[in-house]
This record gives sequence, C-alpha cells and structure tokens, in this order.
Amino acid sequence: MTSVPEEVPCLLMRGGTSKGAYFLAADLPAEPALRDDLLLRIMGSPDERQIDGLGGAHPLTSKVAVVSPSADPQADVDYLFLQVVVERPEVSDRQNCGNLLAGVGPFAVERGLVPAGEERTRVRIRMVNSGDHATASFPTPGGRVDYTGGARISGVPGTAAPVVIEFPAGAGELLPTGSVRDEIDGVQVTCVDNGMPTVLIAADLLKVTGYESPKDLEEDLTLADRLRRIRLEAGRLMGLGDVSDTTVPKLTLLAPPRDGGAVTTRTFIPVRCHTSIGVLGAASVAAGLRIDGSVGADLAELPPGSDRMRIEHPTGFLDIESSLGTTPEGLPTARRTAVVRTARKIFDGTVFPRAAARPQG
Ligand code: NQM
Repeated sequence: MTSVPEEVPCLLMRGGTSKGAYFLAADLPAEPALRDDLLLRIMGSPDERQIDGLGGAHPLTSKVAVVSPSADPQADVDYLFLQVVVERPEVSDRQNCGNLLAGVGPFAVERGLVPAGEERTRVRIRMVNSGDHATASFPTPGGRVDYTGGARISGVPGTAAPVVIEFPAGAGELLPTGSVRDEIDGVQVTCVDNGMPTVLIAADLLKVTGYESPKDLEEDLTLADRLRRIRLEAGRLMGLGDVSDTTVPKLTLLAPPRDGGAVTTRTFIPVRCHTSIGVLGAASVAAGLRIDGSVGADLAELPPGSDRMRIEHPTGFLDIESSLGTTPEGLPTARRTAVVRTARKIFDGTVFPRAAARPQG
C-alpha cells in the first residue's frame, strides 16, 4: 500500500502473556516511516496512558504483529514484530517477541494466508526481525481455529487451547561477547542470545533477593541506575552499539528456585520489570543456564537428564524445553527450543487511527 489509510482491518489478540494488534502487511503502508506514524496513531502513543488508542499503557500491551505470505521456501508466513513505545513517538523493530508469536499462526488461518487442517494446523513462520524460524501448531477442528482448551500458562487467567511453538537449531552465536562471563561495573554477567539478547546477573550481587515484586523492583532507583549502566556496557560488548534508546538487551536477575523450578527470574524489558518472562527471553535464560561456568549455572537446579526446565517468574512459571550442541569451534549453540503458549482472538474489526497532526502555519 502506498497511501496512508484512514481505517485499517485489525485483529486484537492476546499472544501468550502479551497483547497486541495484528495486521496484514498489505493493509499497512509499505514505507516504514508512514507505517510507524500510522501505528503510533492507532496505539495512542506517545502518551503514558495511551488513552486515545488501542495500546494498554505498558510495553507488554503496546505491541504489533505484521504478517504476510512468505517468499522463503521454509516458511508459510513472515512475521514482523514492532514494539510501539508507550511514552515516546517511537516504533522499534530491533527486538522480536515470542509471546505475540503465539498468535501469528491462528491469525494466518483467520486471514486465509494458510489453509486450516481438519484437526490441527502447523504454520511455519519466518521471524523477520531476527531472520530465525519457528513453527506453531494449534487445534483447528473442522477447519476453524479453536481457541478454547485446557492449557494454562502462568500470568493469564483460565485455560485455552495450547499453541506449541518450536524453534529449530539457532544459526547465531549464543555468546555474543565471545565469553561465558564478562565483568561489567564490578559485577559478573553472562551475555546470551538464544533469540533475545539477554544479560544474566545474580540478583544478590545487585543487593536484591530476586524474589521482590516487579513494582518493588521498579521503585528501586539505585537498582535502576545500576541496571542502566550495566546494560549500556553490555550492549556495546554484545555488538549492539549504543543501546540507550533500544529495548534490547534485556536484563534478567537470577536467584535460586523457590517453587520446584530451575531458577527464579526477574526480567527488565529493559526499564519496566516483566510481570512474567518473554518466550525468547526464557529461551535465552534456559540456554545460558546450560552453559558451563555461566552466571546462573551455579545457582540453578536443572533436572538431570532432561531437556525440560521450569523458569520461575513473578506470576508463576514457564516450562521450556531446550538443548545445546557445540559448533566445530567448540562454542555452545542452541539445538532445539520448544514451549507451549496460548492465544486468544479478542476483537476483529476496523481500527480508526487518531488523525495525523496538521502542519503548523
Ligand atoms: O522474549 C517482552 C513479551 C516480551 C518479549 C519483552 C517476548 C520474548 O513477553 O519472546 O515475548 O521482553 O519486551 O511479550
């Protein structure tokens, strides 16, 4: 599309523990600057309440998925994730989102991009932000997406149909700094990227327990300042450049498990503290904990002989399967990662963007 539409078909969905607006790429302007301006007006940014748009005034509910048929023979659809910043007039494609990913397969079926199977449908997805691939499979009895079912994920009330997401072997580096540990601002960290650049830090080294609520952690201004400094330096070491205005890397504080899981986490995304944990964030934590000598490997309790681990977070836990291999150079690499999420179609209709600002004068 070359013009800017005044109304846009939109499906509002919960994907995992996030919520976002899903669009067909063909319904949005192809030019990124025009598209982003339109999305800001649709979501109601910049405004800390997003009162004039669809956004929910939190990074986890100010998200957009743009989906199109894929030209990649290994994928059915392309999924571009866009984070619409709540308080600033900014839309970022620099991170991926494994939670909204849970809604991409169902959306592709709803919009006729992928034919539904009689019982289940498997959709192969190219994640445009990272170039990585994922597959999602979910129930489609009688050729229609069934969102109801018995799967429960922490952070979402009730139960819904399971969406099984699998990530094949990662092509990239698990350790973007080239080291298992780095020292930043006097603290040992492990920088790991299994789909989401993440900095692992033992909570007690930052003078917190790692069991605090997100609200209490967000109110700790000394902690915020320390995390900001560590993140800026970690971003440079990870080859991400100046990350002062980007949403990656994320920071995950680790503490020993309390509820039978492998580890307790509190994740900063990167300023607000996640109320649970991102899917790819969890994939990165899980990979990091499996690397010998990493920050976290010493405090985690991994079930022996199993690919599965339970990552505890502020509203419960996320179960994730992952296994690592080694590259010919002997570096750790991700073999397979899999997770169960749920998704829900909330609203299908037409969204009317706030009017564009009139030129002054
Ligand atoms: O890590 C939040 C979320 C996410 C990202 C964030 C995500 C992921 O929970 O895959 O899903 O880290 O900004 O939606």
